[in-house]
Amino acid sequence: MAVLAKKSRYLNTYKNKFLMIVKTTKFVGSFVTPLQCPKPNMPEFAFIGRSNVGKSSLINMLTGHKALAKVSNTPGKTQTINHFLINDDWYLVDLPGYGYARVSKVQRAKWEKFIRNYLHKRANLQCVFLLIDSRIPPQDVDIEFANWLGGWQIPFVIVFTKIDNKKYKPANIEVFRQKMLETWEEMPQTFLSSSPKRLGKTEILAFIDDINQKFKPLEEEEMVEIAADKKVEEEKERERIEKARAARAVEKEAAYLAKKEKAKLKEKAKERKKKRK
Ligand SMILES: Nc1nc2c(ncn2[C@@H]2O[C@H](COP(=O)(O)OP(=O)(O)OP(=O)(O)O)[C@@H](O)[C@H]2O)c(=O)[nH]1
Ligand SMILES: [Mg+2]
Repeated sequence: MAVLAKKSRYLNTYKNKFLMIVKTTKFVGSFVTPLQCPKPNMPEFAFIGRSNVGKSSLINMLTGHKALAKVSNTPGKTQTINHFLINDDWYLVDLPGYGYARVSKVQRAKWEKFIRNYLHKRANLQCVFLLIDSRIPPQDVDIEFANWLGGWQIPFVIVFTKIDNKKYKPANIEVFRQKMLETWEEMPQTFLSSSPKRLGKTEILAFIDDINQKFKPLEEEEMVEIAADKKVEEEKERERIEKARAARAVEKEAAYLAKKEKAKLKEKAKERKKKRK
């Protein structure tokens, strides 16, 4: 099947250099479904990319915090959808990474389901920042993810991370661009970043600020619809938990009866043995 040429909403022509100041940051919570997430009444920006690419570090760098988001050398540190409220005005979202080799197939499928569900359903999501490691050549999994975002028309931009590292090669970025242009009409907006050197901060915050200024809150009707969906989802979750609890109780009861039966049989066998003597 031929791949359709895709065009990003945010092209590589962005010029705003105004620096947004991050005055306040607040960790709102960790969630596993979009319906658990905070009310979608403010613009939201999500950070995604392979495990260990530097998502959490970039969030800390942008907000000027050392440990707002959890950073780790061990891939797979972030496991949930984490919301940070910035300046009481917009959300930054730290997501778990993909492509971590050591997770099981079941875990990977679970990740895909819940991340894709979030990216599809989050009504206030303005832009996804897709982070790519600038130290290595393009990875299929990254190109596939970009194409998936494009296919679903989820707006995204690209951030090449770790440009301070001695393994950073500009040629990797060029090859990535060429790969993207095999299926994209134009390259989405791209940024270069280094969390320890605080590179890319001005540009990324200015980009976010620009979108925030154009943000139109959802209509009341949409909010009511989302709240209704949330109720249905919560009810389903309650039922699921109740069913699981009931199933566990049945299992426990069956195990207890089996144990009792086994003890009875053992007792009978003992008696028979005694009689034979
Ligand atoms: N040199 C350099 N190292 C970085 C940079 N960003 C992150 N790191 C390091 O890369 C490792 C992973 O960083 P994280 O921010 O935890 O990566 P992540 O993408 O959030 O990882 P997961 O949550 O596991 O998916 C840490 O050891 C960071 O210190 C960067 O810009 N430059
Ligand atoms: Mg992380």
